[in-house]
Amino acid sequence: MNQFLAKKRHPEDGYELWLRYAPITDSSTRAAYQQVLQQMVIHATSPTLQAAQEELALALENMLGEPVPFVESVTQANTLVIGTPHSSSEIAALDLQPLLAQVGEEGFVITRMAVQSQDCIVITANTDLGVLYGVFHFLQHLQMQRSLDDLHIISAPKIKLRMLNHWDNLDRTVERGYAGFSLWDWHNLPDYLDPRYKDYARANASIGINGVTVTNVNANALVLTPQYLRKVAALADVFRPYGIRVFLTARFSAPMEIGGLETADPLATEVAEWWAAKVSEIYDYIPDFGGFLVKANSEGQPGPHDYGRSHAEGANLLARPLVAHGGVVIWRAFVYDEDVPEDRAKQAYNDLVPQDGTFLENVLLQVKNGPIDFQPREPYHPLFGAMPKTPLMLEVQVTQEYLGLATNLVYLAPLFKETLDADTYCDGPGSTVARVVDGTLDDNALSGMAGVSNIGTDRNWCGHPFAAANWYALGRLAWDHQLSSESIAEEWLRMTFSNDDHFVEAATALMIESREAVVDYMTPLGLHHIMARDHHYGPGPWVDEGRPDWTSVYYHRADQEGIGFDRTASGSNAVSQYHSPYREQLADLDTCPEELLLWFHHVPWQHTMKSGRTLWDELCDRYNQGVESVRRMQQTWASLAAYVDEARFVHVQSLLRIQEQEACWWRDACLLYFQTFSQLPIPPQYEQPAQTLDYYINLRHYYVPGIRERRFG
Ligand code: GCW
Repeated sequence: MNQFLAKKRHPEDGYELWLRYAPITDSSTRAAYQQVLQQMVIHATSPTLQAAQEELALALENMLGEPVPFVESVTQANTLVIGTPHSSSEIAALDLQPLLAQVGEEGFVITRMAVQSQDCIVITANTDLGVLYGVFHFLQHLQMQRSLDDLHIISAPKIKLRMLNHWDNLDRTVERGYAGFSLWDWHNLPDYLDPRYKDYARANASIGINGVTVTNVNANALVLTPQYLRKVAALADVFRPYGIRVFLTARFSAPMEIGGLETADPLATEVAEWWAAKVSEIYDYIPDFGGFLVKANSEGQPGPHDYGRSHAEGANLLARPLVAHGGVVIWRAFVYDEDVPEDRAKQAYNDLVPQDGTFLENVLLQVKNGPIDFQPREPYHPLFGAMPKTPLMLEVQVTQEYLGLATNLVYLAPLFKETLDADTYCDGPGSTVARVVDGTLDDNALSGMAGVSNIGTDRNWCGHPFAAANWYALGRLAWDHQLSSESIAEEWLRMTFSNDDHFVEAATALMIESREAVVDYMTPLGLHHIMARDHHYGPGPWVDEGRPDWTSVYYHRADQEGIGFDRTASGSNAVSQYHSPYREQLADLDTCPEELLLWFHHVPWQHTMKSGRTLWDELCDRYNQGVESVRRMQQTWASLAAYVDEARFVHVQSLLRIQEQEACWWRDACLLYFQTFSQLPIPPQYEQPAQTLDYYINLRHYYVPGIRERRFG
């Protein structure tokens, strides 16, 4: 046995994510790789190219068992040649312009070709960052043990800003975070740089993520003070070689809270001056600062409405001084007001559509995938397709606030893709959300996609061993939204667990099934927002106190007649915010897709569904199907023990057990509660509820993770 195979590796704990670079045990694959990777040439003239070199060294030694030497120039065949036409004279001498012309600033080319008449593999790009992305892609290719014969990969990102949004607070709690505390050790920054910062940057760069907001959108103005900017700058320094720009969340009232002004009115001169000075101060600390992400006039956050000003006036206030520095404002479209009597699902559209065309050119509007709030299933947000003059970013939630926290295995690529692939019809058929978001439909210069991070201090980063797949999927889809959920799952599984085909096939099926499972056991048939209040852990369809748009009864509207929110013309008419022919399809009870039925219609309990069952029986069936899916996932996982190291196997197995209990809890609590309206029996072929409705209503959960910041003073 090759000596490296005998080396004892530390037990798997998920820390290395999809960058494990596991030894290639298949001897013919290893021999084939060794044959074509005999030496490497890279002139690491920048920190980014140094990062690429370091990654190659680490990965190849781990995978092949011995280091592949770096040499000065190509003297023999089977050399890996890495660089841009600027960093490498050997690459400059090749006729690569036609290929490089296709890949822009961040794309790359990996190709097998003659260099100095020798058969080599070339990884090249127009920029150093493109080279780094190419190196990571090449290493992914090797980790998946794909062939190096006829290698020819040309790839460029479809979306420009590919971001992670951390909802991390300065006290290190993470709002809606379920994987420990915040990675950012503010107290010890800037002097102590936790090595995790670099590993975090490596992981992000490996999937093309190029921007991060490090602080919560429920923002604390302190992060804009010099004391904290120094700390942020230290993080930015670590991230820079990996092509990651730092953004900050800006609290709209910061001029008052940390600037001593009497107002934060966007039209007041002193306020504009304050932001201009603040922006140039930030750039002194962070020369490549990305810009601000802003949540304003939403859920109690300050904003321009406090002064009778519009969102555009607020966004432009912050955007104006950023122009000169190449920074942007990302303004969140998650705006709704409990004092506005309108259906919450309609409010953002009503407020923002009239402002289309009034935002400065460096403003992007960041829109959640659906019109309510990251539910297991929502229709796509009607703002997509309604603001052709404004670049719209897509915001998805990677952290599982409404999808079982970090104990439930839910693979989110199918959810993200459902939105990306949805047809808005705004410019005729084929006007998908993806084309709105990537800017091709309206020819926007800016484009972006962001995910709310699920990362924390847990050793495996995301809590559930499968949750890292969702971080991975965010990056891959922001790079190329045409990738399938299956192929992304396969990549991630091969790199994270095992290259065995049987394992990959079974585990991919499990991952794909997991999304529909959670819809079925939590909110089937278009139900939404029926979880417990505040911490959102577990079912709470009975929640009816407090502000109405935060209750469950507002959304499900169950009564003796039926259940569901009438959003047709006889109700809130939210369907009118969608383009034809989708609008008509949704509005008609007979053509509305059943998976969105109760989102758009109040439906009688006895209504006949496509299955021939009544609505009530169908609801019972779906809740049970959800539970059955989880049980199938458990069985599949149990059958894969031989392919997975024990620690991670047992971890997933235990969490699936919790998931099964929670699926039953959701099913039983929801059916018992809805039964008080339908007055119909749960058909005998299904498991009957384990407890009474009172039992479920009276359950209390303390210290559920994901809490809000503790403010001082
Ligand atoms: O889903 C809701 C969450 C809030 C969050 C808000 C938002 C950061 O419950 O915790 O606040 O969305 O997206 O702003």
